[in-house]
Amino acid sequence: MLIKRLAAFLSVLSGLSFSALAETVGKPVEKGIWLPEPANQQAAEMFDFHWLLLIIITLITIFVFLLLVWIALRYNAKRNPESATFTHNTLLEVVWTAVPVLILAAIAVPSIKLLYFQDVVPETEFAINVTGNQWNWTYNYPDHSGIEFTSVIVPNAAFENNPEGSFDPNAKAQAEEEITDHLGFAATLNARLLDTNTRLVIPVNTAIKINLTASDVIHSWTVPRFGVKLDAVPGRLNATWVKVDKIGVFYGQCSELCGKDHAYMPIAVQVVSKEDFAKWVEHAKGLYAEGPVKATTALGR
Ligand SMILES: [Cu+2]
Repeated sequence: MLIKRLAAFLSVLSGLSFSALAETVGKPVEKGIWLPEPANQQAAEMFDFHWLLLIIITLITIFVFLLLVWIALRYNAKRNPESATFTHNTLLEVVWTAVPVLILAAIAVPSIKLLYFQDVVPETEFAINVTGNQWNWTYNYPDHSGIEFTSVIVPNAAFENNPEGSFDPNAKAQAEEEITDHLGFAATLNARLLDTNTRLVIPVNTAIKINLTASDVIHSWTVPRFGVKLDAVPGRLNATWVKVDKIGVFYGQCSELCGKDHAYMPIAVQVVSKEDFAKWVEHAKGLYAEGPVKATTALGR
């Protein structure tokens, strides 16, 4: 509880609180420090664990630092001209062996619990197949008529804050129209280098299994606010799960060094209400009845 309060306080300080916004936009904040606000239990538990470790390591560092200062002042040659003659102190040796073991045990228990919580896929309502390609993501809904589309980064020209100064209002309008067409409701661009032409759409408060693989090299599907980061490996199937508590749009990126455009394969996830998701499925069935048409990769996926 204390850890949660401290984390909330620090995230407010660093301007990372999004509660003021009508819809959660899970994107990084300029000059933001600390961890982003979690959007589900997985991320919340990970962040709590992070704070627990940070507090423990800070206390240890302060303790060792003070110990060194005290020894340097109290036992220097000037203040302590005559050295002690003893070589052992059994009690001290027991303490400096036992205390670190206890600290490690205190860390290991919540760590292993969290590892299993994230790793073991619970009962989920449906699955989504995610394929990493050079350099975009293909999403497939096997439980929803095999809806399939590929998410490609929105070019820099669509953003006013792009460093090349090549902002083109038409590119922005076109990108927003494309996302709006895909979603079936009005959408705006939120973040340069993070927005994609289509978004993964998932319902809120629903456990979803994510099957991950790749068509060429190793990628990693990572959305920090969902507490999810898992490698997409060619020829192998990895599985994880998400259950998101908040409606909004959340961003992530490939976090495996997969090649020259590694930095340009972002992940945009639109979390909607269950009713809106049912509506979107109908909308998407119409859009993607012919299979993936929005984009293909060099490999023809
Ligand atoms: Cu990648």
